[in-house]
Amino acid sequence: MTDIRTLGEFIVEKQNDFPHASGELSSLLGSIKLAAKIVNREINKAGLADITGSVGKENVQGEEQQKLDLYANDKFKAALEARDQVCGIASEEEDQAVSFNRQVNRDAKYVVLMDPLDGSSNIDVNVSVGTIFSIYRRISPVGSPATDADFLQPGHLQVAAGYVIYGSSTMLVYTTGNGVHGFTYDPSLGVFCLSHENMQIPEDGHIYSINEGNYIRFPLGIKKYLKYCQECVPQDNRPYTSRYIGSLVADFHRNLLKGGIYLYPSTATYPNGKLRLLYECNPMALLIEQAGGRATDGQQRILDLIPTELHQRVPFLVGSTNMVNKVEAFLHEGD
Ligand code: AHM
Ligand code: MG
Repeated sequence: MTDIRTLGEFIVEKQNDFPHASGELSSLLGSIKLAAKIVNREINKAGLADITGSVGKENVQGEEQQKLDLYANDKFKAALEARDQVCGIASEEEDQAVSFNRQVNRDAKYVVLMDPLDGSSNIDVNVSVGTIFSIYRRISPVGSPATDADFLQPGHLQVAAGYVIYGSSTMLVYTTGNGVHGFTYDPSLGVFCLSHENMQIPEDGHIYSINEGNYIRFPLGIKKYLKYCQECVPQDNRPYTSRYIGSLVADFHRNLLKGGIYLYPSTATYPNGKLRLLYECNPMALLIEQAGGRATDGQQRILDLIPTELHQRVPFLVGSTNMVNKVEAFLHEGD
């Protein structure tokens, strides 16, 4: 029993490494942990209760909202508002950023951006989904409402980021810029237990994850890279293995553990790629860099991009360093 370390204990332990830390970030992570447990409980019974399927409405990005998208959004939003550490949130499911009204929230230092239920179109068929979160220190004055500028900060200024994967087991993986740590949920105890300390992605991998149905409209460099992945060069471990779940969190998590690359380049439907910079790409980019990998839009480091819009999309290539380097070389060749 003595070697079990819960997420709560671990966060406090890490906080003690910073003598002037006030505990606010720890408390904020605590509210994410709580909302994750509530959402996890609901997802686990998704086939039983009337909670699957669409609500018959689209979000501001023209995507069909699922009942569980809205449920997860409400739970994370409520948990973040209740703890007094967050002055506002932005979410895939909210048209605009939300500034919390209570004065205690206006006095708070942090904003949170999130995709409350990523890959939610997979819920009805019992495939893994996730929650992605990104935390910044606000730049507007403490005491006032959160402003758009608080949310449009480049990814390298994130103070913490992470995801929850609701998979064959539920895990919470996060970084505060000091390594990446993973915790597995024990439902009988109701706690997340440290299971993966200091996660590092292998420098090389042999898994590539992409929706190849969009092949015809991929940039030339991406097409060449896919051909490279499929060539038979046994001394180089090629052909690589193709694995695509269609849930970013699940594809990312597998590649983080095993080595690999996830690609969502521009396509006919999504000329700028599908994934959103602020609450999908930036948090995953911080995690991957902390784990020793790379994330780029093909031209620039994701974490250096200057956001212009809340729901902005960018091409996203993320994973093992050598694999990202390789696809980038093909993209530059095609210029
Ligand atoms: P979502 O946030 O609306 O669920 O969309 C993001 C998801 C990612 O999880 C996943 O990798 C991708 O969309 C799948 O897209 P596609 O079905 O076009 O391959
Ligand atoms: Mg998403």
